[in-house]
Amino acid sequence: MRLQSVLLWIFCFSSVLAVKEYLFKNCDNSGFCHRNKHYANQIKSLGSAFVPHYAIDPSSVHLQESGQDFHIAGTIIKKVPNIPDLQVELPITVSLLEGNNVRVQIDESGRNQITVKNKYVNHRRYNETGQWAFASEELPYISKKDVKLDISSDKLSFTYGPAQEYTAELQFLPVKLTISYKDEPQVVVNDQNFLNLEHWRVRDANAEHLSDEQVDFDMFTDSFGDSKEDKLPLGPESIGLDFTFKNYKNLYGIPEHADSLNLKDTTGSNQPYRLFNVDIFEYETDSRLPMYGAIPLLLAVRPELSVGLFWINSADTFVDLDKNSDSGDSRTHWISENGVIDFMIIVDKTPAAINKNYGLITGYVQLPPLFSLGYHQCRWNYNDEKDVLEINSLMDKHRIPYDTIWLDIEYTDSKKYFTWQNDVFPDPEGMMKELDATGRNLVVIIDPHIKTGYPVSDQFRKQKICINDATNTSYLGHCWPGESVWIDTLNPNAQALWDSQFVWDKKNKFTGGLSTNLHIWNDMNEPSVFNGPETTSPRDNLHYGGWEHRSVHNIYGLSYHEATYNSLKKRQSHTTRERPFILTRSYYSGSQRTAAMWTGDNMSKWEYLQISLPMVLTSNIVGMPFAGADVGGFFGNPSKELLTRWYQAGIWYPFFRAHAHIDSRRREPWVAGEPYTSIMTDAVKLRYSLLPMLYTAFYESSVSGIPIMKPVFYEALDNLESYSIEDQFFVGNSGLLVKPVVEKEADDIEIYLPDSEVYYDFTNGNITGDITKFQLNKPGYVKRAVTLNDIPVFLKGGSIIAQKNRYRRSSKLMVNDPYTLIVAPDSNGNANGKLYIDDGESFGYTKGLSAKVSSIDVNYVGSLSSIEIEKIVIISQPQSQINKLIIHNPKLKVAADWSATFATDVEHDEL
Ligand code: NBV
Repeated sequence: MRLQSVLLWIFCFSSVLAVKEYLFKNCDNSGFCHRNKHYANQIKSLGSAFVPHYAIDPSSVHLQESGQDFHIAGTIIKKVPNIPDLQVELPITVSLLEGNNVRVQIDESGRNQITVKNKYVNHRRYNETGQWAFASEELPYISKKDVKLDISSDKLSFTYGPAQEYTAELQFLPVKLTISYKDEPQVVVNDQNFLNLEHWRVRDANAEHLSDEQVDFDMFTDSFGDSKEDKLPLGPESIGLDFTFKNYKNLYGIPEHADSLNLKDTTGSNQPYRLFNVDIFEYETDSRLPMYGAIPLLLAVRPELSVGLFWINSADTFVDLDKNSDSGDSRTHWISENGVIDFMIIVDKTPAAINKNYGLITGYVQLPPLFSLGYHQCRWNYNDEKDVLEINSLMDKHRIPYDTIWLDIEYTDSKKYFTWQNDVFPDPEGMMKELDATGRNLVVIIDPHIKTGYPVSDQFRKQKICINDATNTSYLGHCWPGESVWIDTLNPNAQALWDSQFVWDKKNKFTGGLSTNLHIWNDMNEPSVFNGPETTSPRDNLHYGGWEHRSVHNIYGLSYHEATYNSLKKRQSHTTRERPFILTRSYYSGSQRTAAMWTGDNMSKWEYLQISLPMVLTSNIVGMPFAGADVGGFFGNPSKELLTRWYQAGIWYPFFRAHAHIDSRRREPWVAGEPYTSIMTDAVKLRYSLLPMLYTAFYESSVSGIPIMKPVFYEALDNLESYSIEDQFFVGNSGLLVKPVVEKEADDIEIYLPDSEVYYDFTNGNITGDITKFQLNKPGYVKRAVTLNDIPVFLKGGSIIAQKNRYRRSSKLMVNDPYTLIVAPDSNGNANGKLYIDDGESFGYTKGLSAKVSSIDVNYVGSLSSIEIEKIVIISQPQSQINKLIIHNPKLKVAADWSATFATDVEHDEL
């Protein structure tokens, strides 16, 4: 029966393969996007003949102060020339936050009084997206004393920033906001007059509410494919706004798309970048179609300055980019189905500063448990306990370090989450214990669709914590288990019930009793609904508070994985292993605080290996650095060469997991045979030897938002050529520059050196032979021959990285291993680096147990004196006669105020 239903769904999906683009809306056939695009086109063709519809009433503008915070409030009046009676009031608030951040919110008055047929629907415009995206209820608003404020009859302006070098000027008619740095405009909001807020009107009176520039396409109905049942109880509610980035040509961010790092121009296309979380089956590359997650943060970068635009809205959103205007500016048009207008504009010197300032609002990546940076072995499915434990011991047989084995949906009894299929998993606790013996972990999948007719869903329905249909009763849809309900994790009452499924208790078979090595994978949380429109929840479904699904769609996935994280965090802390690990498929701004993400169901093809690099890089620059792609490709069977190359690239993903579809052949590293097995094993071992460096990069990101897989241009802002490089990257601030081989049968690669610093060839992490040094007078490519064995890596002069070089079965077993330091001097003979150390599993690091030393940051819960350095390798500068200096057993321990000076005029290259 179970197999039948799987086959049925596989069949349904494959039969639509060729037409899948038509399963998803584009701007033309999506009512709200179509209408806004039409409006914008009309305004463009009218030019100066267009009479703006929106103006701020000068008499409404006033200061609002509460405690230290202050805001400017006022009212925008919407008036349309051909409808003399119409006047809509739109309250506007402008605020300033730390990090050179201007926030604007625009709502619509009077929606409390409206009446609609459906009495369960909340009439207001949804304004709670920020509550999910922001790290704290208390935003870092700056106090009035730090701002110079001017209000006149036609505009108001703020001067702010550490040296008062930023200005925000809000013009009243037409409404226009200009943000400048040292009097030079950086961003102009509503420069093109595309501001549009479709105000509420009764169904039959629509015609009287349309301006000459507007069309009424799909205002009260949805004519698209399987969305036709949408009742649209509140009619048209869309918002639209344009943002012009002055003198910026390079735009990044707004994932998730299988597309380039530097975003494409979408002018003239009916498929702008779309942000709408969907279970997109067999996604294509080079596409602006929506995917599983959405982060509405756009970065505009040029050598001197960067801008971040955070569009705080969780409804279906299209973003149109025009990068080719003659002015040298980039013009963008943002269109969302509903909600309030709410956005932040951050201007600062560098993209790294934008990351830092954005993190002040949405939080930084959680410092993950160390094991989760190790190698994750997954497939759909490992069939039974014997299978799991066999894989576990085969890893040891082949001396492949790994930390985690995963179980996909087949471990459950008929896809009823929180159960085990008893005949094949009779003793999960015993299995977890055996994994634990070598420091290994188990991750099991828990999806948000809960099969009807068993105690878990019965309880959820009884307690009314499910997503409801438009009649306010638990919505029934179809997913893996057949008929299902969906937990509504936007409901605050859901948390306690979710917690009760995870209780760590001797008697709870699901959690393996008191096992502490169980972690969770949240899949299908877009949410994926097999029989729903665009494979997701109907938009007129209802969530807690009477909010329609259309308003909260893009934050549902976040609310779900956050609930799981909270439940896991409550596990009894009878060991130090307190930090939960959650992998989520769907995400939103703020997801970085509690989960890692992966890029979903890719394919075993070279182009998916290639696209994984810009996709993971994009995720890193929008504050969601704990990201990876399925190594090997999910659908299909990779060739041995592709699989090998994928491992060699995958070890650099912040999240490194091999995964495969249920129909694909087994492909653990030993299956391919030699030389592939050894080459893949070496790649995994390189990841493990660099874990100290990687964990340090995570730590730095967790306090500053710096990407872990970092685009080249972050280190070469003056060099515009670097702005589109997406097939190589730096690892955090370590100085490692990696260019994985992602082409079939490659004999050589060209690696781009973005500056004239010296780079040392560190291919395969190898420092045993002579180290080749490259230094160019100006940025450019250097060629290097490669064999299948090779993972091209360069180390930038000026860096020190820490390694642990002994083979161990898991990261936990490496804890007491000594360090090797690799010192790579810059052209002046200097190098410095950072090493962050803690116990890797408890929250002790949050309690301030830290010590700072000159070149090494240490934050360690145990005793520092136990951490030894066994070797220091000092690479010589290019001009030196000798190649490197190796100091064995320097009798050094990691301690406070550690620094060393070495002379480079020694005669032998090994001491
Ligand atoms: O749970 C099965 C799969 C999972 O292996 C994959 O990683 C997810 O992205 N899941 C999707 C459901 C269906 C895939 C066709």
